[in-house]
Amino acid sequence: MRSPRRLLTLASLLLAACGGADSDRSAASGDAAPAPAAAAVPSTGTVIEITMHTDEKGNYFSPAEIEAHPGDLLRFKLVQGVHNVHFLPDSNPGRTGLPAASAFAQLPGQTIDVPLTFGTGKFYFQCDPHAALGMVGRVEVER
Ligand SMILES: [Cu+2]
Repeated sequence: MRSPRRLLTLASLLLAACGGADSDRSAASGDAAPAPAAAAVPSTGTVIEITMHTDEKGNYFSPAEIEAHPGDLLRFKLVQGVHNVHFLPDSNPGRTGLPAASAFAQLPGQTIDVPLTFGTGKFYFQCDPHAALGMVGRVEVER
């Protein structure tokens, strides 16, 4: 059984650790002044349409592999089924600023817009309920 004194010691160690991290962060943010500017990616006006399907071939995005540029817009359009779009953090390790999982599109013609404002490189997305059935895709964003 732990004594209250030992718990107190652990708590103060944790607090000390957090305090250290905070001071590191504020020091780093002083150097990282351009960070907010980097988040503001101007729109290119290009709309790339990806359709979402449920049919005899299964559940899928079409196309499932896309090439794009920063500032392009991915427009996921429902053809049939019930689908969403999720840039799952586990599929995109080390990435920040990924869009949150979208709501579900349920009516044919409904669209989910994803502006490509979160960096360059390869990004993987999925439809959450159908990912295990292969409803996954990839966008390669290049300058
Ligand atoms: Cu789906």
